[in-house]
Amino acid sequence: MTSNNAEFERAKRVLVGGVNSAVRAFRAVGGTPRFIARAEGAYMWDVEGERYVDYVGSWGPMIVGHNHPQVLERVRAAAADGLSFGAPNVMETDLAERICALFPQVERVRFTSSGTEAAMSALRLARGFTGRDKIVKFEGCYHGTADSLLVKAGSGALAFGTPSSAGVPGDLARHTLVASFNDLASVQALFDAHGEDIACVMIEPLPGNMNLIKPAPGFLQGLRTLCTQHGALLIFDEVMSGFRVALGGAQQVVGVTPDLSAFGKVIGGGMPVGAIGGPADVMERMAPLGPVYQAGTLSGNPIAMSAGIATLELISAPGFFQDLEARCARLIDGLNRIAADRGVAFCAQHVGGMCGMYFLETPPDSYGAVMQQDVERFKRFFHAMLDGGIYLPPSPVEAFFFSSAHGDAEIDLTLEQADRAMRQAVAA
Ligand code: KE4
Repeated sequence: MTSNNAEFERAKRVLVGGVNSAVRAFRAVGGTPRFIARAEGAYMWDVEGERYVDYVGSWGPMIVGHNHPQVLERVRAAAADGLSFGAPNVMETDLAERICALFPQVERVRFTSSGTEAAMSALRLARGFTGRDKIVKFEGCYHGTADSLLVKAGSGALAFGTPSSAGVPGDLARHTLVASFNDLASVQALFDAHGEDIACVMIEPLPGNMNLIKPAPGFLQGLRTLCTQHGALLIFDEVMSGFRVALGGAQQVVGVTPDLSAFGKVIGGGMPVGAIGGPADVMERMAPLGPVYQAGTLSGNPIAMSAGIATLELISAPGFFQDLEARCARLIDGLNRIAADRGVAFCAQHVGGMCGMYFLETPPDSYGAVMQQDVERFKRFFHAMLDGGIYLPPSPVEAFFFSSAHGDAEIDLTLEQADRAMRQAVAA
């Protein structure tokens, strides 16, 4: 039998850092990444046969758990008809109809193969639609790896201390204006200085890439008002929050409607998918109808569409999100009770199946607050949980994810391990 260490050393000889996505390399927590051999329901097994209750869920997509029978069956059936055609397929229309039915302002959809492509294409569309170059993003928010968006970004960029990536030309980065999440005055100031040059404001309405942060009352509505006043497009990046915090995403939870939305993760059910959605008059500025070019060899791939359709069918079942919310609340309440009983400065919170935990007294409401976390305690907690068979995101600035496959047994096991891990986290 092989080992995670052996597989990591082997991988590093041919893959940069031994991984194909930076955040998987455990650089923020140290130690050896687990090489996953298989997954089922709420569980994953590594190459050493160790079992983990999984709270990464492939970073969000696995909201019905790994290898759900109905998803697997649809994928197998689609694969039997062919893997990719590079031509229209009715499943693309089927999934797009389902998204349009859930988001009233979404009249047209364009699928991509990743959330990065979705956010990048939405950005280009906003610039093409308005004829303006500048964009506003928020420190700590992450929208994938398009150049204009790797400025003060979140996720791995933040965790590894490179929130503004090397390799992005200054001539491009200068068009990216950065504001502070939950600080409407910081956005107002940018509009005061650059108002008519701003093409869009892009935001994670419920950030998960500087850990989970909840928008302050009125903040997102304030963005809506500013964008409307200045003719800029409001873009909600719901790649992570969409279909995860509610069937209608964060925009359903907060009651604010953007001009464009970026989606991904859940609507791919684990297969590579991203999507842009919005009103026809904006979306139809994209090729082949308009001058904003956009394309992708595997966009709308039939296997990915089938996994997304099956997942959407499952999460659209009556009571799915109420049940998910209630069971996730039991986990979160349990974690907070353990910290309170032990007198540890730790708290956790969730929205639907999207969760955050922090070695802080109270949930952070800003990038600055998140950065006050006791990272060393998180690292010790992470590894104690991993050793106990609980797989959390390997970073203190990532959200974690709960699925409908996490039942009472998984919650009880997690809380049992958390009580032990909390002691170890603070003992050092
Ligand atoms: P992808 O290109 O990784 O499919 O999506 C980029 C993206 C865009 N927008 C939001 C809000 C996102 O959360 C993401 C990707 N999320 C990270 C998790 N922090 C993916 C994990 C990874 O980078 O490996």
